[in-house]
Amino acid sequence: MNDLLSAEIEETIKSCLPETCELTAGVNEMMLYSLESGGKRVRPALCLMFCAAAGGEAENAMYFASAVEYIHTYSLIHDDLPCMDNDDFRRGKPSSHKKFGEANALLAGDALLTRAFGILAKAAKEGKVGAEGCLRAVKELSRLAGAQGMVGGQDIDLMFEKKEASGEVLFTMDALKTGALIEAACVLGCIAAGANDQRIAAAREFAENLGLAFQITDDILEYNDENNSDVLNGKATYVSVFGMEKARALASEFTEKAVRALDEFERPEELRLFALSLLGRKK
Ligand code: GRG
Repeated sequence: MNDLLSAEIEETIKSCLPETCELTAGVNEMMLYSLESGGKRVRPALCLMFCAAAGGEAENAMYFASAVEYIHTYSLIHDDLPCMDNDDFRRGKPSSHKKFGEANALLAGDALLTRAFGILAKAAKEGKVGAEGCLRAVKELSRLAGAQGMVGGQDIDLMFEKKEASGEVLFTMDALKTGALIEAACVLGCIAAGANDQRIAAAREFAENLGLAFQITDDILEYNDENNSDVLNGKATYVSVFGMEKARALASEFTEKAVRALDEFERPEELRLFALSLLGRKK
């Protein structure tokens, strides 16, 4: 993603906060705290790049990209809560519940989740996508972020908190917990470009493989972090189940498969380089 689009996505994310008044301004402040605490913006980047790769104007995918980042941000706030992973820090800063208290963090997450769907509607209202594109985006995002997607994956995660998970369980859990929202980002980019079904299917194939590569890379990076809650709680990770060498090989394999799915697009180069850069990332 070039610097211009990066700056624009930052602006759009901020501009999408709900209207507020004196008494509710605190909710916006909490939403903004987590939206602007140094995330890599992987999902917005994928959404904009898929729109461009499918021949659309990245500008038209700005709202869709922001909506996905709102959902991602809510999921991290809730994931850090004491009833979930109980993490005091996120991206090197106090997590939302440490900064604002548990009940407020819960509300900040709820507000981000609900606002995401308002942002999809805003895309149609401002003519960035047609009404049909907006409806398709609502359907995809609600499915992929909900029980059949990210939340379902998180539930599997909870189920295996105290039980040993096999490699098969890890793949299924992460396809949902991490892969589903990545899929939403890629597919919404295609929808914003008016892409055909064949391209949307290729975007799903890319996302499925990139999602697994991304999570395996996350596990590899976290392996040496002694403050990481998964490591501290002895939770199964790709490194603990497969060993470091095999985990690295799996991350490369899934990235290669993701890159192959891009053959369907007319301008795949930027996405190809991005997928490879995620494999080599250091955070
Ligand atoms: C409904 C109470 C309630 C909780 C839901 C769904 C959920 C909690 C949590 C989502 C699961 C989750 C945190 C998955 C991990 C995905 C992942 C690898 C996140 C890190 O993504 P990055 O590296 O993060 O893109 P940055 O910090 O760069 O934004």
